[in-house]
Amino acid sequence: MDKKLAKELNQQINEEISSAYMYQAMAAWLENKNYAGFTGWMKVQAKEEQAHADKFYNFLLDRGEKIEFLAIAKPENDFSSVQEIFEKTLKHEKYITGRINLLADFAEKAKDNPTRVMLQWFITEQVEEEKNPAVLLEKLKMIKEGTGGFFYLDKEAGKRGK
Ligand code: OFO
Repeated sequence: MDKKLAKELNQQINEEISSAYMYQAMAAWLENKNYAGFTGWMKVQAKEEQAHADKFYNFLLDRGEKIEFLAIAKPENDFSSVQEIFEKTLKHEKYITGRINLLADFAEKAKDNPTRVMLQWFITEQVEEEKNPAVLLEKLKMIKEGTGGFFYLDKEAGKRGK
């Protein structure tokens, strides 16, 4: 495989595991507040990120590439509100979409068809990855934390993955 492409795909394993780590920290903050639904939502999100990392990991191994595990930065552990958490989630997902698009560009340049096909799944997935937090964020902006509407939304968010 093209060296630059392999390096960036390997980097993506780190990006996905870092995403999982970041969302686990958010889930812990939410759980500490006893927001069971938002906690459940975030735990499902973290698990999905680990599954994304596994896809890149398996793909690189299937292609005969060596995997190199990289350092993971300390995630943010304190937040001022649930709204802030979902603002940061949406911002992060936009960043990851940018990474996937970058990988697609590298695969295109390298004329690497298997990688291009593999990345199609991620291109589609990122539409959901941005939509899910964006929908919750829009609703969170309309309600105050601690109100009936807020706890209703917490319950709704908890239905994810069930
Ligand atoms: Fe793996 O898509 Fe979110 O980060």
